[in-house]
Amino acid sequence: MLAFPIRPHADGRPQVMGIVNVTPDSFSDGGRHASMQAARDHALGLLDAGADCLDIGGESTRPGAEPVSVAQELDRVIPVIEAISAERPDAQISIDTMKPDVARAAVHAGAGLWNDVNALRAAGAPETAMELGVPVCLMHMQGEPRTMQADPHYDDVVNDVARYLGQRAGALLSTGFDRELIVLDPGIGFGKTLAHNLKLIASLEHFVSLGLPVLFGASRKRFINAIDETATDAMDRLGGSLAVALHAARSGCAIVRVHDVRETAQALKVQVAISRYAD
Ligand code: 7PJ
Repeated sequence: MLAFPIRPHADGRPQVMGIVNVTPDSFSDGGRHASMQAARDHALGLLDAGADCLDIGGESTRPGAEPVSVAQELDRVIPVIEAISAERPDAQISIDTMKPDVARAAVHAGAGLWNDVNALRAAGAPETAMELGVPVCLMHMQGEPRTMQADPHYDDVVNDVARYLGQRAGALLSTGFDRELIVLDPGIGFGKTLAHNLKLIASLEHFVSLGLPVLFGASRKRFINAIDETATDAMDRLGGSLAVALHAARSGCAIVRVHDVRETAQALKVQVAISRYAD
């Protein structure tokens, strides 16, 4: 089994991570089995569309979202990971969770990266990451999903986010965790105003220069609606999502986390093809 890809492709393109939400509201109202099937089918479709890896999440972290229990989250994500792994043994799967127990079960079911929007702040999380030995994505979030958009504040958003990520990476390294397995993410939309998001996006090269792979997720996020007021529906944010994904690629990001896999993969390939002719 290949290791989970956390570096860009040889031609410089970032890895395309397809988003698979396994939350009842995001898929199906036909009950547990139907939403599992829908998530599995969606995941296989993303792989066919060119996803290099998938990110499976069972707890919504959208602004205002309420937490779910460990049992509920396990119930949502584990059958989906098992079904994808059974169907596509080579699929690279990430588990998007803040809970060490969910990360452990997911890795045992076939996941190869722990994506934690809480940057391993849960009790025992760094120790669990050390035990699992898979790559970990540490994301910056100010506050918690329920309240994070209430009044985000920074002295200097780029420095504050970079310092936080450095501290969280340090906490993980102190358990003996391998530095080569750490991925950083500035956390677009997680406790940030439009200006904070844009400053972070414009500064992605600074995060890349810290020397660890950077994961970037801005797909269909609300800040795009703050720029294009016609895009109140998340489905109408493809143009903005592609614009930021291309910018992330030019900035050297290793992974882009997106909903629209085919469109993003194509845009990235076209950008690389053009760049071969640049003087
Ligand atoms: C992100 C994430 C992100 C990482 C979500 C959404 C909200 N994980 N999980 N980075 N966003 N690492 O997709 O709109 O930006 S959930």
